[in-house]
Parts: sequence; structure tokens; C-alpha cells
Amino acid sequence: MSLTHEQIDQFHRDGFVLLDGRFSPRELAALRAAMPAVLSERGERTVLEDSGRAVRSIYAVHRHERPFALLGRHPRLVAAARSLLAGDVYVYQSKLNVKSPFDGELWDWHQDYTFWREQDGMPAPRVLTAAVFLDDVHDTNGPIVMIPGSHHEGVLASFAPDSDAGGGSPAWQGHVSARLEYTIDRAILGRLAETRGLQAIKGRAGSVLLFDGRTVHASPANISPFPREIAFYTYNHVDNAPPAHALRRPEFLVSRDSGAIETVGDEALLQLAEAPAGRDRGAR
Ligand code: 6CS
Ligand code: FE
Repeated sequence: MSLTHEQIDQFHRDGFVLLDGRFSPRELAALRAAMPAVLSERGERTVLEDSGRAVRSIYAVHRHERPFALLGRHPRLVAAARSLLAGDVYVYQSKLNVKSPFDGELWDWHQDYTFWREQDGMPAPRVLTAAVFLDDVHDTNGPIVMIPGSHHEGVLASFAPDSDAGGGSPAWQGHVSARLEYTIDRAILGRLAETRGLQAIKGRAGSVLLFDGRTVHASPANISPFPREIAFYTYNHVDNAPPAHALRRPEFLVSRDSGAIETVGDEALLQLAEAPAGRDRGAR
């Protein structure tokens, strides 16, 4: 299932495109089967909400949980990334953002590429993220809000709110928490909102939101009783890998393996769903 010309045009015009219903309920069931294991993980790659009451994100799911490893190599994601980035790609980063009912906190306004350029030395914005909706996303459970066309504005000025980074928290805490180190300057954000508008991206489970690394986005807290789990796969062009010797953030945030992805078959998740219970459904 490749992208239509209209979808490609929309991505380049707006900096994002929503692909409705890309994965079926049965394929989503195969992913959901891995969720208890993913959510029970307690290590550096699991980030809690500031309240400590809920998991915020689990990183590097493509390297640990088999269904999410298959998803990262799925042709419905990789072919789209290859087409939009005009070449071979690899998974730069993956994460599951849980955005729990009542407890899922906000993600303040930012551009992803700023983190990758400033923290990892990514050479150019030849990078995009595929956000796979594992739940229905609607008005009240914390939809991702995009600013259409903001990827044309370059890397915008940002600031670090009074984050609690420093002291005991790891250096990258301000890259993964609600108070982000590179929060877009409020006056600039106001100008962009006035001139380009704000668009909350709502869609049914199984839909995929593709967005450019420079597109400005945020998401509000989940004030609803409904979950809003989304799996994010960031695809980087294989020629755009940061210099390995300069990488200082942990591997679960920045993959050291920039080899081109070999895709799995289009039926891979369905075959997993149909595999006898108990057979190897573990990591990779
Ligand atoms: O620092 C990072 O790599 C992560 N932080 C944010 C706010 N978005 C990009 C990425 O997931
Ligand atoms: Fe982001």
C-alpha cells in the first residue's frame, strides 16, 4: 500500500499526512498482546509521568518487543518513509507514548528535529516519524496538535521552561518529560497559530500519522477516561546518521545501527496474531 500522489503532496505541503485505517483490528490485537510486557518494563527506557502514577513512554520498543519490532519493519511504514525521504531508512528512535486516562500529561510545543540536531548532531532534517494509533484518538484523550506548514519555518527559537533537569535527573530528562528543553518560543508559537492555524489530528485506531521532523506539534493532557496509546517510529535516511563518535545520549533514544531496514512481509502481524499461544512471541 504505497502513498497516493495526493498524500505525498499533502505531506510536503502541510508537514504531515494522516493515513486512515492503515492497520486492521486483528493486527492491532497482535500489538496489544505485547502491551502488558511493555508496560511492566521498569528500566531507563521507561519514563514515568512527573506524578509517578503512570508510565509516560517506553523507548526502543522496536528492539525489545517482537510485535513492535515487526511494526517498525512493516512495509506499510517503511515504504512510505522511503518514498518521502527518497532513499533507504533506518529506525532512529521508537517509543510508545501511553498518555494514560486522567494521568497522561502534556507534550509542550516543539520540533523533534531540534532535539536530534542539538543533542545528537543529526546533519539534516531528512527524517520523519510515523505515529501508529493503537487507540481511537479524539478531542478529549490528548490528540496530537499540528501546525500545518510549520516545517517550512526552519528550526525555530526555543527555550527551556523551569524544567527540573539538572541535579539527579539524567541529562535527557528535559527531552522526554512534559517540560521540554526545546519548547518553542511563545511569541513565535502565537504568530504561527495565527497565520497557519492549529489542527488536532483525530482518527480511528490503526491510522498512521506521518510527520516531518520539523513540523511543530504538541499534545494536551488526557483528561478523559479513555486510553490514547500511540507507537512512534522515527525513520532517518541512512545517509543522515549522526556521527557515531559524537553520540552521547543512550542507545534507547538514538539507535547506533543505521543500516537500511529489511522489511518484513505485509502479513507479518497477522501471522503473529495467528501463531499458537505461547510460541515465540517474545522480543524480535
Ligand atoms: O529527544 C528526543 O529524541 C525525543 N523528544 C521529543 C520531545 N520529541 C522527539 C523525541 O521523541
Ligand atoms: Fe515530538
